Amino acid sequence: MSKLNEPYGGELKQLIKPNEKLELIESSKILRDWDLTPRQILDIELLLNGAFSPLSGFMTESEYDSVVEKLCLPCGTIWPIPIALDVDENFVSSVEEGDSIALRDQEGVLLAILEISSKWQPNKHKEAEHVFGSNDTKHPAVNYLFNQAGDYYLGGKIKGVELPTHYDYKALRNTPKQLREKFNKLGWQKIVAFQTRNPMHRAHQELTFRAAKNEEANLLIHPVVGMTKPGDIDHYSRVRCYEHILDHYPEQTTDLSLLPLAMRMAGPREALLHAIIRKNYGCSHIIIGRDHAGPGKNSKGDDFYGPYDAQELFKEHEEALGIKMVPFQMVSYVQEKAEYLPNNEIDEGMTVLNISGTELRRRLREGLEIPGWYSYPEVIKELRKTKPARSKQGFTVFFTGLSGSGKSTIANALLVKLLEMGDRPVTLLDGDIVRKNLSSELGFSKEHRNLNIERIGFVASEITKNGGIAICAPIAPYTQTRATVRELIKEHGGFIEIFVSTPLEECERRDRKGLYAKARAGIIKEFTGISDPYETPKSPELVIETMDTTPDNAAHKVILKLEQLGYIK
Ligand code: PPS
Repeated sequence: MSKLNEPYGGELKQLIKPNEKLELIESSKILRDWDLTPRQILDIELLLNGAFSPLSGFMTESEYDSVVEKLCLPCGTIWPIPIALDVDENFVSSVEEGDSIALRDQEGVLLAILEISSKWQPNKHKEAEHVFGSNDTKHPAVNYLFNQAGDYYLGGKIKGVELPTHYDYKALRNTPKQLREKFNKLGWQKIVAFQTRNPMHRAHQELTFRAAKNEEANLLIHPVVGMTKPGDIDHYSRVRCYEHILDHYPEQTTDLSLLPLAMRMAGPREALLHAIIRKNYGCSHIIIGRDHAGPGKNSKGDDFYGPYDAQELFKEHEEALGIKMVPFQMVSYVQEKAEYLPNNEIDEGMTVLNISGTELRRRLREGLEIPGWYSYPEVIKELRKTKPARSKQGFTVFFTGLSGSGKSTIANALLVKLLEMGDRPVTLLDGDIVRKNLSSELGFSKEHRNLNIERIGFVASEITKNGGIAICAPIAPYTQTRATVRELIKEHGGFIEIFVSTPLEECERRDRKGLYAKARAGIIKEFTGISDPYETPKSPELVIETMDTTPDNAAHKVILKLEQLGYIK
């Protein structure tokens, strides 16, 4: 069992050796390079700085198997989640066990050298079932495993050169050693860690403060600023919120530090990982709440884990982990008392007020009032900046339909109407125009069409992110690509898909550009609707039947839809 306040496994494994740095850089020049993915950069930071102690590199096959199957390293030390280096087939076939490779960040900076002692093809289904308890890709980590991670893993010791660079919030970033030194200097011995990936409101402030008070401990707010759940509020806004909330704790009681962790949203197993990391950072306690690191609902609409599974698994291993769990005590606002109280101290008949996450998002979206008992005005102000009301957000109107269906004509009419309103800058990315500029080298194969749509999606997402309006009017024949673009843009603002529904016969009858005639004659190959597929949208925000409407009318329908959705007032 690890002792309280000791690093996990007894020793902080800091893998950077400053006096070897020049030698390692020199030797890396002849090595094969692996450009780390964003998630791997986060993993390597915690390996290098000792937050993942006692790991001293990426896991080997036997370590991986043991962690997946038995929740511990081969030596018996509890370890809940595999930390291996995933690579693609091309790369794995170019290296052998015994080789060293240079691990570089996305700018090519050398972060570490990996001495490969193990390479293998993991059984991803088994990993998903054991570690995440499911094969359902609604689980963000299962989705990552199946659709983003490489199919092969490499393991071995790493020699660290430098930590990944961060330009943001440098003063709030600490290595475990630095944080331990700080606690020491302040004379803090008992420290309760609070893990979060969300903005904090008054209830969080109340419960964390109570947790620390009950344990007679100090408090570390330790939010994750690496990868969290897709759709979460960006860390820049969250950190500004945490800084505001810090002012509401009594002086000298609480500290804030940022954790560059790639969360897996693995519920119970992740709770153990969070505990190990916090122990390495010098904490003696960690708050484990209801549905800790929960990934949301599965494809059947059920929760992946039970609400208290994480607490139960933690209890089983608490002693071996050597860090204490403070079970989250739910607090609620009691109107008559005008204060937050733990649920077990609230008398029957009292009025308990609550605003759910969904309700908060609705109020932010619609610019409605959020009461002072729920949060602090400074925090709400930050959130309103990141989640402005829809009428202040950027959005993309994405027309899709056959060639000659009328997309461009309606898009042009819409452009004029929106310019007339004049409250946001508007850009039209018409199919033909994009093909002349952005995608001039592309043809009409499935691969090229998808690339073309992804490029349009990228530009539209940038426009949307910056508060503008993008009108896109490509054919976009494939459902999957349209869905990818929707996902990309939804993160930044509105996405309104409009199916311009014109029967093929009518498009062919109009044949303004003479393309259908050429396609029928076989002069143009892979022509949508004739010799290439068009997958009809299943649930667009709007369908425009062009047979019984004029372009002006169609554009007006779009305006009404935008009003109904709240994007224009
Ligand atoms: S895609 O599938 O979304 O990438 O197509 P898109 O970029 O919108 O196509 C733009 C215009 O290209 C002309 N064109 C063809 N369309 C479909 N299939 C083939 N093979 C083809 N070759 C040329 C066509 O005029 C498209 O313009 P619109 O405005 O849709 O008529």
